[in-house]
Amino acid sequence: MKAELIEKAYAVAKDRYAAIGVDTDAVLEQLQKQQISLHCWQTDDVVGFERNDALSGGIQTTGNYPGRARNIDEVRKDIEFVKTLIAGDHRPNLHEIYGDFGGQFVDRDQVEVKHFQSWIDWAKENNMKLDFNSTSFSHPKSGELTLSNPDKSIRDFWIEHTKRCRRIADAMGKAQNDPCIMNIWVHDGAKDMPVQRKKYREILAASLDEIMEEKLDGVKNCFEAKLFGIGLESYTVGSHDFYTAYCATRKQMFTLATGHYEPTENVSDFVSTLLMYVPELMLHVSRPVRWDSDHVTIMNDQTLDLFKELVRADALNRAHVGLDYFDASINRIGAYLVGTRATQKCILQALLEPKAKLREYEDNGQNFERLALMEEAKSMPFGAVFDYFNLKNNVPVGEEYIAAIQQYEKDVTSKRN
Ligand code: RNT
Repeated sequence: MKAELIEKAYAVAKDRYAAIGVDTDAVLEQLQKQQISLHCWQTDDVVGFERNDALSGGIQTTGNYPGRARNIDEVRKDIEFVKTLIAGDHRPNLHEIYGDFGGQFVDRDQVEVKHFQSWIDWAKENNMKLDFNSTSFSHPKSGELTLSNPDKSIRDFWIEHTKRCRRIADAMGKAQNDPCIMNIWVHDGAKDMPVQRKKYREILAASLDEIMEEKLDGVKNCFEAKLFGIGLESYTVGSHDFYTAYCATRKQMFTLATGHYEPTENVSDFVSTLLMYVPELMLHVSRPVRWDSDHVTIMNDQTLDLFKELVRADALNRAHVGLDYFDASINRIGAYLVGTRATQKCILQALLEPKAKLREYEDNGQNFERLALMEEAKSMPFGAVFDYFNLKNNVPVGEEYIAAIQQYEKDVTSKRN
């Protein structure tokens, strides 16, 4: 696309936004700073390098599009390539099962910082910061219950795992001079109706408290709530109410995963309450289709509403943004691009809202005016602003990245089998 045309379109857009009180240059500066956590498991369907086994823990990928990353080098290569196509600085997000185990079997209660040293070095060389996750699934001891298991030997195994993961995340955070965000999600739940729901929740809270005892400044933990998992439909120990209360009382970060709610709920509605009681939010942006299907994130109403709600609450700086979907039915690298760009577009649209004017209308009880301006804001030329953002960052503008993905498929991923 011609640079002059993009610049011209931006100049027009800038004027139109200025007329409703929005400074597009300032908005672009903000968007530039907004890092997005890139879930490494998008490259290989959440397999990792521990045992190359089927995924468990109530989550699932479907599809077998060719080109899955099969080893650590391929995962890194894919992320490096993605980085060349997306504006801004983004953060590879690793799960423990993606350690550099050097061909050895390293069980989860044995993992150490050294298994992630090559990731830390790689991130530094590529000017990226890392985020991290403990891994409760895809292990013979995963079962229905991990940190909430009444069997002390199983529970202690997972407590040890999670404590070690915190030390790894701490090392990452210190090496990158910026806290590593470590997500704790355990799939714990039950297929059928348990009669001691409270008991497992009490055990989970006690395990988490024990895990969090060690003071580590390089890591910030967040806790991911969930509605249900496949095969764990009747009960989830770490439900939304559980983690809302846990994070509120422990002053910890809450992970809001957009696929983890009832299909008709609008996740954005939880933002304002959470912001009152927890210090920060981690967002796992995904797209549920009928269930927690982890389809690729797109610019839909749910995602837009989520970011609008954060911006309207002046709280975008209290949210860490991450992606969490895994679709094995389409080009996986392309899926990264679609989801990341959609997330950026939603953040941009939220930042471009004429917030001051809308608030003024609301405070004056001018509800027609509020509705009208919100409607008009939807068809403002935000696309011209997004194109300019990409142009300035020297990454493909608009659909141009499709060809880049096709080329990478031809040269790289199609050669994997
Ligand atoms: C599952 C959670 C969880 C996983 C990853 C792989 O529903 O969202 O975060 O997707 O940890």
